[in-house]
Order: sequence, then C-alpha cells, then structure tokens
Amino acid sequence: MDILMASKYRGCLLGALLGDCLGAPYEGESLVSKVVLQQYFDKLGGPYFKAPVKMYTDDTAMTKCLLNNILSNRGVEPRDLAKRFTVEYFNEPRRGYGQNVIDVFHKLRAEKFEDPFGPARAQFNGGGSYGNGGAMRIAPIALFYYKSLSDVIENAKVSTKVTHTNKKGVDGAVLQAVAICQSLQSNPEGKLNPQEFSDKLFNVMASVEKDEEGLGLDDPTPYQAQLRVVKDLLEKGDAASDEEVQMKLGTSVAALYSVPTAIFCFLRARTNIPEIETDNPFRRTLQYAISLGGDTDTIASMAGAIAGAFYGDSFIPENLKKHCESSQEISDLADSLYDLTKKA
Ligand code: 8NA
Ligand code: MG
Ligand code: MG
Ligand code: MG
Repeated sequence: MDILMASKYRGCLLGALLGDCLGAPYEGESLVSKVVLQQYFDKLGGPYFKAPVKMYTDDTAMTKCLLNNILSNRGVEPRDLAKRFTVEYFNEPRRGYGQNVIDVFHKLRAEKFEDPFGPARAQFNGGGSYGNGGAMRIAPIALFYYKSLSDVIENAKVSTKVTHTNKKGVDGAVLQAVAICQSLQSNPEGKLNPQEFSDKLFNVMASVEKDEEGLGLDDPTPYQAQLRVVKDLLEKGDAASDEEVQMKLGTSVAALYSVPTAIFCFLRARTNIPEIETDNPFRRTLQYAISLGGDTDTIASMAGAIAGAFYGDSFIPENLKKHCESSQEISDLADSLYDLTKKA
C-alpha cells in the first residue's frame, strides 16, 4: 500500500507537469487534430532523442510554490504562499500567466504581503477572479490533506483565495482537489465506475455550493449542473462528438468551463476513444484533453493530475517524461511530500 501511495503521489504531480508541458504548445487552438497529436505523442513517447525540453507554464510554476509552501510550513500558510507566488512571478514572468492575476502580484509586493487575500479580493471590481488558476495548482493540497475531506476543502479554499476569490474560482479548485483525492483512494487495478466517481463528486459539491453568504446568486449550483452534463456525456460515449463536449463542458480559462472538462477527460479515457491509438489510459487522458483545444495546458494538467493519482507513476511513459522540463525535480518533490504526509 505504501509503495502504491508513493507512486500515486509521483503520478499525480508528474501527470500535472506532463499535461502542462505537452499541452502548452496547443494553447488557444479551437480543436486539435487527433492525427497530429497521435504523431506528437508517438514521437515523444518513442525511442529517446535529444531535443529541447517542453517548458512548463504558470500551472506548474504555481504548483511548485504551493508544494514548497506546504513542505516548509507543514501545511498551507497563506502569507508565505503569497510571497512565493510573487517572487516566482518576478523571477520568471514569461510563463504564460493569466492577464489579470499579474495585478495581484504587483499589489501584494507593493503592500508587502500585509493581507495575503486583499489584492485578490479587489480583482474584477471586487468580484474576484473565476479563472482556473486556483484549480490548476491544487494537486499538493489533495496529496497532503487527503485523509480528511474537510481539510482538503478548507485548504483548497484558503490557498485559492490568495489569487482567486470568486466563488466559481474557489469551488472549481475544491472540485479538482476532491477529484484527485478520489483517484488517490481508488485501486488502479480495480474496476472504476465512472458514474459512481462523478456521483460522489456531485454529493460533495452539493454541500460546498450552498449559497453561504446569502448573496442570492442567480445560479447557486453551477458545478452540480456541469457534473450532470459530465454524466450525460459519459453515458453517450462515442455518440457524443468532440464539438458537443467542447460546447457543453467548455475548454476556457474559467474554472467552471474547464475543471468538469478535465474530470470528464479522465473518466472518458478509461476506455478507448476513436482516433487515439494507445493501450495506456494515462497517455489517452492527455491526448484526449489536448484534442479538445482551448486552455489545453491547464485542462491536460488537471486531467493528468487526476489520472496520475489514479494510475500511479508506473503508467507514465519514461521517454515522455524526459521531454518535459524539471520532471526529475517534480518526482523528487512528490517523494518529499509523501514523506511529510506520513509523518503528519
Ligand atoms: P486570471 O485570474 O487572470 O483569470 C483568467 C481570465 O479569466 C482573466 O484574464 C479574465 O479574462 C477572466 N476572468 C476571470 N474572472 C473574471 C471575472 N470575475 N469577470 C470577468 N472575467 C474574468 O488568471 P488565472 O490564473 O485564473 O488564469 C489561468 C489561466 O491563464 C491558465 O489557463 C493559464 O494557463 C493561463 N493562460 C491561458 C491562456 C489560454 O488562452 N487558454 C493563455 C494564457 C495564459
Ligand atoms: Mg499555463
Ligand atoms: Mg492554461
Ligand atoms: Mg526519483
């Protein structure tokens, strides 16, 4: 069990890395040709050849900050996290950050990190960001707190609110974290019932999506609605076209239109998908996620984290990994996080 869990930690964080690195070149395309992607994955996953590594983007840069925040503080510490995000951004600003989150880093620095949530709360005229930037970096939270669902939810919220305070941005991060937890606690050799997996997520979101602040939101249960769509599309299987998936679940930088999509990609890729030729369901997940286009690096990264936590790192093709920036460092960080969790 211990060996399996350590492998799931590495699988999760490497899955997030590979989705980011391999998806980034296609970011913003509307639908990506499955034939082109097949060649791309065949080549990179085949016999090793020397080539410049595929660079990671903001998704991985911020995941590493969160990981190191947890390792240094034995849990999430928001002020230190705000500092780490900001220092990282100013060291390497060209990692493809969202348009608006950059304002948060400038304000945090100008205000000397006095209130780690203040600048994020002021975004979008006080509405806060609903981007997927909280969800895309959430894997370390799921890995560290997975033994307690309420700790996962609480810390997913706290860590997200350093940059994203809109309820849709926060709840998207919660959903992604809970999906990773469910994968972590599943037997990779066992039978996974995709409908059951999404029903469990639905039940968690039913309690998370309470109209807590009594704001009278026009749509108080948007994630539950999208999870119903996930189930419908899973039932349809091959009969649902990529365009239908894209249209109903979305592939945008909004958490609501990308987190459920990532979960769907993982569940759909449990079985064969037309025009994707591989026996490896981890690889199939990434290929499929990227093929849907839009925010490819982030959706593939989130789907990869869920898939990697399910299958473990033995499913991650060695040569594919070698073509991604910092894969050894990420693997080592996963081991450190696993060691810390055992002690906690
Ligand atoms: P963010 O907080 O800047 O949000 C991303 C975008 O979402 C914003 O720039 C806005 O356009 C929009 N948005 C968010 N909240 C609101 C709101 N309340 N009202 C109106 N518009 C809103 O950054 P983030 O950290 O959430 O961004 C994450 C994404 O950006 C990731 O996908 C990451 O890879 C990156 N990125 C994506 C693309 C792409 O085309 N898919 C391109 C560059 C960067
Ligand atoms: Mg990115
Ligand atoms: Mg992205
Ligand atoms: Mg190692």
